[in-house]
Amino acid sequence: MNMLKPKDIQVTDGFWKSRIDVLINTIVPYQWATLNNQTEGVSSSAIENFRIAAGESEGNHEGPIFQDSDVAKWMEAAAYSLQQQPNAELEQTIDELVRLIGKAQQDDGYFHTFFTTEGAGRRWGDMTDGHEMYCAGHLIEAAAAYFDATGKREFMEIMERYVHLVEREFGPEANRSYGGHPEIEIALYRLAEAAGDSRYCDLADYFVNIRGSVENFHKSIPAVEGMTPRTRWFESDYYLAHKPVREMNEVEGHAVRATYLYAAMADQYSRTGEPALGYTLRTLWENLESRRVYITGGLGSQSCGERFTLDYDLPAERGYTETCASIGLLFWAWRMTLAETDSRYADMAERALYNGALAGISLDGKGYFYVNPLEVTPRLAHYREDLTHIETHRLPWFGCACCPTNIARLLGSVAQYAYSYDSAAIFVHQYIPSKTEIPIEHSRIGFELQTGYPWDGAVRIQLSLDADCRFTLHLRIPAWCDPYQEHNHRDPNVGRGLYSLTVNGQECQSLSTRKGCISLERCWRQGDIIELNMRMEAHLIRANTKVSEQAGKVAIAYGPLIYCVEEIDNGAELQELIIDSKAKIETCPQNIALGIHGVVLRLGGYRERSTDAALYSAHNRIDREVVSIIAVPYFQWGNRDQNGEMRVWLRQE
Ligand code: FUB
Ligand code: ZN
Repeated sequence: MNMLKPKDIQVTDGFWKSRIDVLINTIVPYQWATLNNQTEGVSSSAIENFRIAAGESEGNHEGPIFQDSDVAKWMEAAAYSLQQQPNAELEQTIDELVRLIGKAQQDDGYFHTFFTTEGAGRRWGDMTDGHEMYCAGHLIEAAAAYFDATGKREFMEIMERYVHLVEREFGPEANRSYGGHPEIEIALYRLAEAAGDSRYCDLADYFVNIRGSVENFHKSIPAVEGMTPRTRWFESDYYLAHKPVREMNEVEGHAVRATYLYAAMADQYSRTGEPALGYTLRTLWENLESRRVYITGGLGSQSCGERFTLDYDLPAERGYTETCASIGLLFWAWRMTLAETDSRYADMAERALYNGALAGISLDGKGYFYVNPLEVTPRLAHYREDLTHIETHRLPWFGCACCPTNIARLLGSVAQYAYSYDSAAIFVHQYIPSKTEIPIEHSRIGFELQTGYPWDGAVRIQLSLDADCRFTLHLRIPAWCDPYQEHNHRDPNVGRGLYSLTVNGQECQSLSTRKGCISLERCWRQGDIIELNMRMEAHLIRANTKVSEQAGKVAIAYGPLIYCVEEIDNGAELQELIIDSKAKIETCPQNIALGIHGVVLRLGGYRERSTDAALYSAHNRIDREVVSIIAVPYFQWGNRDQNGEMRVWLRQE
């Protein structure tokens, strides 16, 4: 299956347009200032490191060893911003950075601001944590995006020189090792496409294939002493280096490393169609989808090692659920979508996108969460040793700032997850108001999609064609909108969901989904209009009974959005709330007064309170008061001026 690039899709309106506007007008300039140490109370000398490495400034490298990747992700986000809205000044800023990178690049092609300054002489010394290939990967992705935005090749050529060095030192001939944090692999697949050179795919395939089979990989010299503790949580499984990829059968290790690796495996599978790799990927997916993912699309149940733990271990409060891990899940899900026709992947992409990933950035674009727990009680988070990773309010930046720039590049490229196509079919995976042209055989199909999604489930698509054209239009019916499908996702013949469809005003009868899609095959004509109506309803979701913390509780959802309750709307001690599951859930008209964008929900329920002081007592008196419970989209929590409690899972009766 083929994909469109972000530059080929104009996001026209609605939910994502407003996020992209914030990206262009606020996030890109704000993050640039921050990377230059110009944001009050924040320290990131990321750009200064580039100047020092280029010999244009003096001083010491500062920040984490992989801080070059923050700059790279910012450059990628800025390139997407240019694709949506040209800006000569921004382009000049990027050109200047490219000049610095070119100047700091070593004669043999090497580039890394730490290992060419403080860490000189220790290059490639720590394959587990040195992050050289990780930073290279992010710079390659930035170079490809900048090439797409401007047609300028210089940045890409700098990175190609670096890749040639990587190939000489670590390619099949050298047969030596690979990067401890996967990233260069997905970047190389992307570079192959941008530079039109399939040899980069071969190198990526090689890195995927040798993973887990290099002796002593885990015994390299630490790049920075004490950076990664050598405890059981940081053994080779943390690096996804514990076994060859085709023997993996559970999602394990560091959640971001894992998802970036699985994404690369899916890239390879898309190219080769190798059955064994496909089988492995489906096995890993099944394990994640049925046992190891949070309802928000968050990944990583434990802070120590930022990692996966065991099946059904999904603690709401102690979870790690790093923003980057949800983004990595989206990357993997998208590549699975391209490799196999099954909308379970786009369902998961949607879950991760609208919940776990988007929660990582404030509405104004200047506040961030690194971890995204599903329950926060500030007084505990400020006290308990096992909650020290939790922030109870959004921060302007982090010492380890991988997430802010990652979410920025995601916002800028989000439209690429909407469509895919092959010679006889167009797939709509995500409903994003947009205009694009999609090549089918010898025609180009003009495609205009309008919708208020995710607040409203009405979607209108208008086609523009030069001549009649036969193809199949596949529309994803999200699992939340098709209860049958959700229960029996892999049965191709089920479906009778909460949706209806018209073509040119004519209702389509006996609709059914196959692999989660409605498929309309016909000879399409100029001006054809397809209208899909998905009934957006609030609903309650229960976890599998094996998820111990969530026993007896429910989460609230509205379409693809998971909701939460916050102290600011409901008072403190949120654990006292009980949802009355028989009461109708209403949409609450005071969303603006409450400072929330989009739909706010009001649920019937109770608050229980002990009326005596005993901690335990057979006669403990509990009062029960009838209350309205206000729920807001999880991704918006912590946006109002407060530092209060938040919960996704609530008791129900
Ligand atoms: O190691 C680079 C990045 O820093 C990882 O992807 C994040 O999890 C954070 O540890
Ligand atoms: Zn991160």
